[in-house]
Amino acid sequence: MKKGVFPDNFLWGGATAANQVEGAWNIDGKGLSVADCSNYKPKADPKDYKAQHVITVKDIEEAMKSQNTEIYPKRHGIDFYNRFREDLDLFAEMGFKTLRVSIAWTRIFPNGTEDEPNEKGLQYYEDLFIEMKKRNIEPLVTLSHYEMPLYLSNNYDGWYKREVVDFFVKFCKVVFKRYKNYVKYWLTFNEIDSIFRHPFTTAGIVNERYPSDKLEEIIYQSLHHQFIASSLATKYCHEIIPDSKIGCMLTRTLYYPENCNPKNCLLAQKDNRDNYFYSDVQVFGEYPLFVKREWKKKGINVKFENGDEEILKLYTVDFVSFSYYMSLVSSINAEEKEKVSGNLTAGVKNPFLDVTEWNWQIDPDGLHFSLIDLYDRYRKPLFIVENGIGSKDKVEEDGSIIDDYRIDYFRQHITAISNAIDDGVEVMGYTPWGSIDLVSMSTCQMSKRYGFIYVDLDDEGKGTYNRSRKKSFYWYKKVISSNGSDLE
Ligand code: BGP
Repeated sequence: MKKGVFPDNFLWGGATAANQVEGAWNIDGKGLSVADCSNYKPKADPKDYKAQHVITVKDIEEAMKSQNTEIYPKRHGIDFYNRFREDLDLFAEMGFKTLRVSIAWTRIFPNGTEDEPNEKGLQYYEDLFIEMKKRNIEPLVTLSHYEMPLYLSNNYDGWYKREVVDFFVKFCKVVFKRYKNYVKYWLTFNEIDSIFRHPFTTAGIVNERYPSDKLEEIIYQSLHHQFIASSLATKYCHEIIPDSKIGCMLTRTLYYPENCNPKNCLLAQKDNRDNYFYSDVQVFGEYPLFVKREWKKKGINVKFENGDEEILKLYTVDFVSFSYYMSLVSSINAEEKEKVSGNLTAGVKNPFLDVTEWNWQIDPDGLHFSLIDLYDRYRKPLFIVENGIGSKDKVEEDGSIIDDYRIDYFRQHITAISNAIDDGVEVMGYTPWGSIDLVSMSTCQMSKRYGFIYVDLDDEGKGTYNRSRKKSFYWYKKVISSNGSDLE
């Protein structure tokens, strides 16, 4: 650990997403989002990412009819909508310089298509940002974090239809204008690469609605629309808020070759390049040649409208943000190897690494590696906007929570960041995922806890919603006040 390397203006904080914390799913004019259809499956194996994440037309129809919040836990979240002042006090007590939140599109445009925005939704976020500012917490705002209007999925094929770009840009302009005095840091699409892992959550695409041999093309087309929307959001963000900074957001999954067999090295190179493709488009402003060649070979036809190439080229991002949870192994003999799960993905197990209770590989050195690699590739400031360990926490009789495993995890990852900074990488900030327990994106569990703050709520939605400080709360507070020097 290199002491004293974090810059004075380093943005320490935490990260959340509207659909996993706010609750109030049908309050103050909010429309249904894709997240409101995501159901808790008590019988599914939480390590089986496919079982957790398949969505059918029937599932959507049932969700639309249901008022239930226990089956659909993202509808209750952790009631941040009503308790955000109390939560901000706790974040401020830890010394947060920033908090990553997202704006639920459906609070502003309930169906996505309305002419006028919903004032109550706009007011809610204005209040949130004012309260953050009062506590010297800089908002870091994601424009799209797995919560597009369900109406657009049902009536516009999600991001497959070009019109959705216009609806999204309209939403962006409204929020830029309304919050220009409060929000300087923005992110466009959360984990934009996730569209292939979960097309519904990311882009409102329900696989069974389309012929399976067309699905890849449909997903690429939808992704193209998101790239265009991201570039236009960047353009208007800069025009409306001249001192703003806007970034892309990638799930950084690092691939190591299984061994020095050149075939494994080539495979790892390919896997890493496939991962970088998404940020390459948003940083370099053009599609890599290898993607265009792949489309040609597979007969995939992605429609570009006149001016699309120019839009991508002109409006590239100011910084690169990413989530980092794990690394995986690339092996030409993958079928024979033991597997681990992950961010709704799966890969070959690395024998040198431990895994979390959810079978996610823990690899702080991989964060160091990724930071150097991303910086060498892009020469843009980097922002780690998600990282953390999902764990079951035990509440002791006196109410305390001794989460040494979490402290240990963060100690190692913050050390990795400091080592990368010492190696000459420019890092803007670090916002561990959750920072307060919230509903899991993939499994809808509450028991998969990420926070420094405990929320009294179980997987069935039972509990008081009371907040309490875990041991890691005091530890992270010390880390922030020492600007990353004191990790003991
Ligand atoms: C990322 C998402 C988050 C989040 C996190 C942890 O992929 O951007 O929304 O939840 O992963 O995943 P999970 O909640 O499934 O443990």
